[in-house]
Amino acid sequence: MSVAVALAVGHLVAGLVSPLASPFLAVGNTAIDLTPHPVKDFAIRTFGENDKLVLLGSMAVVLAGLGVVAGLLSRRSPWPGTVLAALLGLLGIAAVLARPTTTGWSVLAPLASLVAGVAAFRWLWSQAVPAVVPERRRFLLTTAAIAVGAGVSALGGQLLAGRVDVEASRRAIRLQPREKAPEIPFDADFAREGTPQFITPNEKFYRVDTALTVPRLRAEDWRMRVHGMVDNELVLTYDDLLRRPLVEKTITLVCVSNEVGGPYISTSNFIGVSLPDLLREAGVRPGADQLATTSVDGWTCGTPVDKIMAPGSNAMLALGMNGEPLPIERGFPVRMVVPGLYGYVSATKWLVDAELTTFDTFDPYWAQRGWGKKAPVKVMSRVDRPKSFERVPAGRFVAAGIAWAQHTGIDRVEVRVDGGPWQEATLSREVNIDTWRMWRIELDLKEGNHTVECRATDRKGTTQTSERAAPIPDGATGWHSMVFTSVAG
Ligand SMILES: Nc1nc2c(c(=O)[nH]1)N[C@H]1C(S)=C(S)[C@@H](COP(=O)(O)O)O[C@H]1N2
Ligand SMILES: [Mo]
Repeated sequence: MSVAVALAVGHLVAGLVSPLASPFLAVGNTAIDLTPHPVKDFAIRTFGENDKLVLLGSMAVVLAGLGVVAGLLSRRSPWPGTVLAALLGLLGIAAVLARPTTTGWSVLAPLASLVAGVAAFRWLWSQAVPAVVPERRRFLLTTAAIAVGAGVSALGGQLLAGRVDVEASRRAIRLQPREKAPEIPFDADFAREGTPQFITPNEKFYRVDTALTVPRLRAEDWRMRVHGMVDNELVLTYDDLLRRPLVEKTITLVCVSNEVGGPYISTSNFIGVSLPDLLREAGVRPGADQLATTSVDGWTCGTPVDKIMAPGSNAMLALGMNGEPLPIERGFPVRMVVPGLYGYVSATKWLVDAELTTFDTFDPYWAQRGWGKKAPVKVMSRVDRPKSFERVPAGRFVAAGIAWAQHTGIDRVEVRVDGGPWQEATLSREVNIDTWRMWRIELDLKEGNHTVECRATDRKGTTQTSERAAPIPDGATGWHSMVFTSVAG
């Protein structure tokens, strides 16, 4: 019970001072950061987008268990429970202090949590289950009142955290690109034959980030500093960005943590401002080879400056996707996009800081955890039809899938069945070299079990290697294959 009071009061005070200072969420976020990547991968794979709910749920169960243990240990003396409550409180304070977002008053939240937890425990203990019946009733009533109070403060904390009206800020924005992306031709995908639609609807776009609660930042409050190895430091507001020429570009984003054949790839019409133009205004000093960017929740990213500044890089600060302002979980109000690099080295969401630095002096979030510092997208392809172990009619069958090598372009996709000769697949119409490309091929299949494989070649003539490599450190390699069965139809 006192554990619940502690958490609830902490969450309430956090709602008042800073939502990110909630001790419960801080411990959760720290747990995410400390989780080894394979476990994180497992969590994403197993629980999908529910991974964060599962984490918070398990934390609640562990805490409730500790509460019961404290109660059992404290039958004779209040000290074991008091010590445990205080330790939990200190853990909360440590977690909040360790978060990169912690500022000034934030520490009030876990502190209030500690005091409330210890006080509630001492009071409950001093009242514990008196033998006399009328007193017993009073004890139960007060305990119930404390439980309700805890519930109300937890809810209050949640509501206060939500008081920043990000949705209204987002709804008020109209983005009018000066230069629209060319219309997507009807033959840019083979969706009827099993490939994804060329443009991914916003709500279907894959999502990968470390944010336990989606940062809520209003466009009106947004500021970004461009500093470090520059001639003129800049501080930009959202209106500053709106005054610049807005462009719209069709770009495919992909995550490095995909296994061969993985799902984390999507395409959007991104609306934004040119990042190279902005950096030229700031004046990048010689030697600055890394752009270190930080999101409002403290996640960091490092991008090669030469990739951003290369002519035609299409690197941008994106404000919108598919005609609307960025959805909140996509990094509203501003995120970065650099075609040709995996998301973890290029696509900072909820972007608030950009520092020109060097690869030698700064390691961003994933580099600190063993991932590559420079991660250009590797040429890759995937079979989307047939599905794994699908039963399809024998005879004529159309297999289909996708291929990508952003910022280089796809030249060719080949397919083979049961280890036979490679046959060239038909490619969809190219939209631009920054996007995925779909393939299809007509096969003639005998009854029985089959394996179909594909491999892509990019415009530089690099063919996908058959050698299997894990996603860590800089992207999986290998050919995607699919086992299926042709049956008499
Ligand atoms: N703030 C922040 N930005 C982030 C991340 C993150 O964890 N936090 N993850 C990156 C990774 S690993 C990828 S693949 C892309 C995914 O962007 P999406 O969720 O919009 O698809 O965002 C990148 N930007
Ligand atoms: Mo990623």
